[in-house]
Amino acid sequence: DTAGEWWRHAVIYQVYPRSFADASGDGIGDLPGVTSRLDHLARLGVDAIWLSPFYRSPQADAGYDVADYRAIDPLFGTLADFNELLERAHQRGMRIIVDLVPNHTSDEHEWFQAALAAGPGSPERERYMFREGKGEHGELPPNNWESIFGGPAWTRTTDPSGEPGQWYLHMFDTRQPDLNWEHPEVRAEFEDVLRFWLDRGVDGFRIDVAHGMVKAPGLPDWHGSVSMIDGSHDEAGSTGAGNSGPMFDQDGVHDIYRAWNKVLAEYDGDRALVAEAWVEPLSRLARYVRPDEMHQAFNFSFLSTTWDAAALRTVVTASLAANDNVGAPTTWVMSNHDTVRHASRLGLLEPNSRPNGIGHGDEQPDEELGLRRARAASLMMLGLPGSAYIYQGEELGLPEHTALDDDLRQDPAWWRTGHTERGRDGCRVPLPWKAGEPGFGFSPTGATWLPQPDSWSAYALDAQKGVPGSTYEMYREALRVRREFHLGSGSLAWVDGVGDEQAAVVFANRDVLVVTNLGDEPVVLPEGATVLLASGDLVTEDGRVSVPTDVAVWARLS
Ligand code: TEU
Repeated sequence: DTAGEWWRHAVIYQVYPRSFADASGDGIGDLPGVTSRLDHLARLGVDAIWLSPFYRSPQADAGYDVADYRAIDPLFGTLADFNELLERAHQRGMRIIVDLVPNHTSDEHEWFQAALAAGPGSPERERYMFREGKGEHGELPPNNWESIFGGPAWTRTTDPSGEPGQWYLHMFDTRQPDLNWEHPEVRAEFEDVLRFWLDRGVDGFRIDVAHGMVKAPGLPDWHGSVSMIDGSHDEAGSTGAGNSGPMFDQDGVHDIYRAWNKVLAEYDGDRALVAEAWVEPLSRLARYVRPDEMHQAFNFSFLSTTWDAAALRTVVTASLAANDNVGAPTTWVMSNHDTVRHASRLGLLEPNSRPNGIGHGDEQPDEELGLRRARAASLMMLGLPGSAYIYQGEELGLPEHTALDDDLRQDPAWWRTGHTERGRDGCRVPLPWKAGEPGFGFSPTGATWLPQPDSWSAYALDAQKGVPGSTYEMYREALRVRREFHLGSGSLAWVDGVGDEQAAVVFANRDVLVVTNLGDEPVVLPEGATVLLASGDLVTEDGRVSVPTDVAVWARLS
């Protein structure tokens, strides 16, 4: 649609380029692969596509380590391929959001290489966070910070003279040195990078680690944890998915977004900034979407919510309230490339609210239960007002690959944590397009950079397309009805008296009643409600329709 502020109610589909579709045949997805599958996304009915990084990169963190912000990595294609993808998406009425990674560069970025070569005290080092070590010979890191991926957040360099030298900060992998955002050249460079892509016609940016760029003065020691998710929903508005400490959510970071907001405003066509900020409570997250800052922030609350009616209601209420206060749209996220796919999270019998880790012990998700609940959860999410994110493959109901061999895993967040938690490769497995082909049609050669489980033939797109009741057709129908009834720009009203409060989540959005049954007993729909779509089979008795356990329904209110 061409309406103003499209992002307020948009359904945005995340493409993880290395695993979406491969055109070149090397088993790694690429931009021409995305272009070749745009019809899938158009038919699904999404408003926009967010592309995870495709820039030149040594791929130490799957492209979140950028060596050149203005170039396409040869793995993924060329700038001409990007232009074609953008043009064809626009022709089909879909917008394109690209991923910007400003907290850190790759160690292969020319700035970092220059900083290493120039040595201590040089202006080149000022663009990063180089410090002298502690201890008699500088042999101890400058402070006690830990990297998100595990281990110390500092790595010692060797001076151009060959002697052990300064340390540099990296909140993620050792190959992802943090930039110094107090430096005017860093700020100027990224405004220029924004313009580079805006000039090419992109519709927006997803800002990686948007809460991380500014660090507290003096880089004080921190005795808390930097970890992502603790699953705590104890206080109102706590998402259970926050980073804290002197390296996150510092007030100064907002100046950067105020400047970027102005850059985007120079361009027509409603360009948008989306914050990836693991910040809590939600009132802190809402500060990133104040009118002169970003336009959206990912709301990660669902990622750490167990399958519980009261918990889901609390999250929805708190999410809407936090955004109401700043006039920004609420967003909803069930899965992404960093977390265990929700079809598997929700299939754990032992409730697990830690989306980064499956397999405390040897617990394996129940695939059938997980899929049933994931379909219900997604239908509930797509009925909510605001903007919804879909991670590639969730429209197929894909589970996490929980049986990947350790030696095939490539995520640095796995080996750094000393094998206490699985890395993120299990949600990054190449998509299945065609049931009967090698690699399920991901690549013309059958190659896939990670193996797919055999059971994925049942999830392949061609096994679901046109099949009534398939997960793919459910998503497609949900997006169609969502558009028809303008649910994205609607508002939520909780409905009492349908099912038991402890067991069902029931709300109305415009003329649509959304009922999600998490309890053991069927929930009987109110008289006169006409079913529009359902995530599972319904039961009709004496002319009354009821919703079984772990099923969601959209019904028209008469
Ligand atoms: O993620 C930010 C982040 O904090 C992640 O580390 C994430 O929560 C992590 O998976 C927890 O284990 C972004 C990107 O989405 C992620 O893929 C990158 O690895 C990270 O930034 C560094 O760029």
